Amino acid sequence: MSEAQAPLSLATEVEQLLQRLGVPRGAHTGGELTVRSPVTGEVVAQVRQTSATEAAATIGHAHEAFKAWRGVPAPRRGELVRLLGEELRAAKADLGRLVTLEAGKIPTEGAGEVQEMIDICDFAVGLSRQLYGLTLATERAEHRMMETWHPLGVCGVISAFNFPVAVWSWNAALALVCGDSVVWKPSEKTPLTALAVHAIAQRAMARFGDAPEGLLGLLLGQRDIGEVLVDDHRVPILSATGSTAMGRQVGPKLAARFARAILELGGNNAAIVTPSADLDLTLRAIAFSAMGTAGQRCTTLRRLFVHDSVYDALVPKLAKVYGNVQVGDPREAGTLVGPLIDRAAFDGMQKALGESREIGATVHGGQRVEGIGTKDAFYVRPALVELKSHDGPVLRETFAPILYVVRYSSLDDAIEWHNAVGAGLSSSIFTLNVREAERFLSSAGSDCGIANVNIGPSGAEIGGAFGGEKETGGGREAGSDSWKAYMRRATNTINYSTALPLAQGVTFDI
Ligand code: UN1
Repeated sequence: MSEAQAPLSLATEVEQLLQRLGVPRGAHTGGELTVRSPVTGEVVAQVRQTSATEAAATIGHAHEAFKAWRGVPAPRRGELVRLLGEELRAAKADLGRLVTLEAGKIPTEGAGEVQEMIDICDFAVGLSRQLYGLTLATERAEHRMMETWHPLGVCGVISAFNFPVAVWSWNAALALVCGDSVVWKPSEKTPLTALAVHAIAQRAMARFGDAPEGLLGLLLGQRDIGEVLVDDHRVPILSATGSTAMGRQVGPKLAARFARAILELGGNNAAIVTPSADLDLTLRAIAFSAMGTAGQRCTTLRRLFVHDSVYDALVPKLAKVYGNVQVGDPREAGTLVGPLIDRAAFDGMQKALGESREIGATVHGGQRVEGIGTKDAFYVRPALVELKSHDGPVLRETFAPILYVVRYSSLDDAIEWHNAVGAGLSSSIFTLNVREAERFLSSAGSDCGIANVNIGPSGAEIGGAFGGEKETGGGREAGSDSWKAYMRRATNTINYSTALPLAQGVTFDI
């Protein structure tokens, strides 16, 4: 009988994954940036940070690479993204696992995130033959008017810990087919997955053959390194995902130098459960979108408006699901709620729950789950908070698994409360009543960038444009015509006559 193999320690597994994914050892050992896994709280790497001088040089290389890349035909640029998609398919299991170990996502969500990268690559490959401009009616005889779309320049990407790899790909896959180069500053909490993605992308570049060096840059470090990207005039477009507070700093700086901003900031997403809702389906949808990813998606469901007539049929069942859901190490089978990213997230959650209690709310769950990993691992029971009115901490985004529930009796009130917060990312209504559904989707309904019927607010597909309004920042990424943000539009008028008619009938005879 062979002896049972001892399970790998987390740090060893991280090291083996990085090696298999092609990350050089020197990049994640001996550096200044300490990386902790939220799964156990243990230190798993010491990443070498990028200096400000190196960051400027990386941007410079990307700028030079852009000048070559913009001349490569778009379908050929698409070939690089096709190869990237192939490399991601080959690396899916390892990269998904690394997302689990570095960001704490349960395995199905880690793998799902890599799938989202593959999906956007497929989308972008098709797009590389569809960067269409219009031919427009001109008021002048024997003239032609058209618009052409040209590459823009270096596209900066600043991403957050909660989607450590997918957010880069939504931006990079589009930017690359659009003829831009890309410089990425990932969250300082998740540099390992970024290093792995960079290594994967380098393999795609090598297979492609003649992609200009410096086309894809990576800056690792704290906020000051991100600021280099924000301030550099050679970066005409910057896509930043993170908190509204971050957006408030970055947005004006970009505006001051007339750079284009794609901002994906906070969400305080809500759903309305109406009297006709299919309650079984609604319950499952709420569970995933409120507790999934331990409440750390920008699209997480945070506010629930439940009609009086179904409140008692739904909310006690929901409280039961909250009480029973398996919280724990995401490596263990059956876990649905993994760790919070760090102590600050835990403290923010406890603060919001304390404020809720002060205003008389009933709080189910929310306490720390002890005994998993070290003292630096933060596991919590997801919290369900029954509020008397739509007031207090519910009005702000707390990046943790808290679902606030409020009763309503008129849909007018529910829609008004729904829209009465700063953020405007994603939203849902649960109803079988077509009048209610259409009203919610109408100009007088949800004010968010994403509005759904009978599915939760999180877990969007890449085919649609992703982003939101108000304090969410207004940016759009991924599908539909989001690509237009990564290019500049030129309107061209061509005169093939022998006359020179002026627009608007103006005469100017010399
Ligand atoms: C984010 O949390 O930053 O719709 C993005 C979703 C995912 C993306 C979330 N496709 O939940």
